[in-house]
Amino acid sequence: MITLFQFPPAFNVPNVSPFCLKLETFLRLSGLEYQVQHLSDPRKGPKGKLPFVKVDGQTLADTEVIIRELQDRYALDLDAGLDARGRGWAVSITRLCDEHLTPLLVYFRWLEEAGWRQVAPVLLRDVPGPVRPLVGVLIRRKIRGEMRGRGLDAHSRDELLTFARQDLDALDGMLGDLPYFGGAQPCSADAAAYGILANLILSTLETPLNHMAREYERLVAYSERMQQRVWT
Ligand SMILES: N[C@@H](CCC(=O)N[C@@H](CS)C(=O)NCC(=O)O)C(=O)O
Repeated sequence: MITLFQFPPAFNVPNVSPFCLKLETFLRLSGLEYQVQHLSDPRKGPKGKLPFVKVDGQTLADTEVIIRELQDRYALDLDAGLDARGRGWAVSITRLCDEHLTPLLVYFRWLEEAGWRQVAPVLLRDVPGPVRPLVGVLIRRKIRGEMRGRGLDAHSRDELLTFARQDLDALDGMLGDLPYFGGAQPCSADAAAYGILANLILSTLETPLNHMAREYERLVAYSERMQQRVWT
């Protein structure tokens, strides 16, 4: 049995973390049985982040590492129907979602005041009241440091929004009129894409990035289609 350790649901999406939602979507698309254990403190994970899994006594962390290991262990391949070009697209879409669009989501949630005012009361609710302000300062400092490490903090707010627009244009263009990024059936990239797009489009959070993503009719329809297929 696989145990998935992840944040609890919030803001009307199955998981507020694009990475947790990506992994659980992958598990569901693969038909693997799993149980969920909710954690609010990512420091409990072996790599200091959520999600992580325990499978047959082994702990695995990082969605890409977990997905690769589970595919090997259970002889699965969500990309089996893709040719080499399709597999390349799947990796590229996943990297765009994980390594570029998600850090932009994090910026508008945690560092911009309007986002912070929405997420802090919900995501820090398990932190004892007296230390909550300090924990908030430390989390934001850490996120700022990570933005710096990625070179994103050098950009103006408008430049960050332009990057997000390019990412969303790219996703919209690659999806086109197909039902899934995998074509007629979802592939591995659909787990990553749904993880972030549900958090932008279906979430009740109101940030400039959420508003921007909701302008893309095909991505909205896609998020609803994935939700219907995987989550109902
Ligand atoms: N590369 C990791 C990223 C996971 C990740 O960044 N998780 C975030 C939540 S969305 C986290 O736990 N952040 C807490 C922190 O960095 O302290 C993966 O693919 O699993």
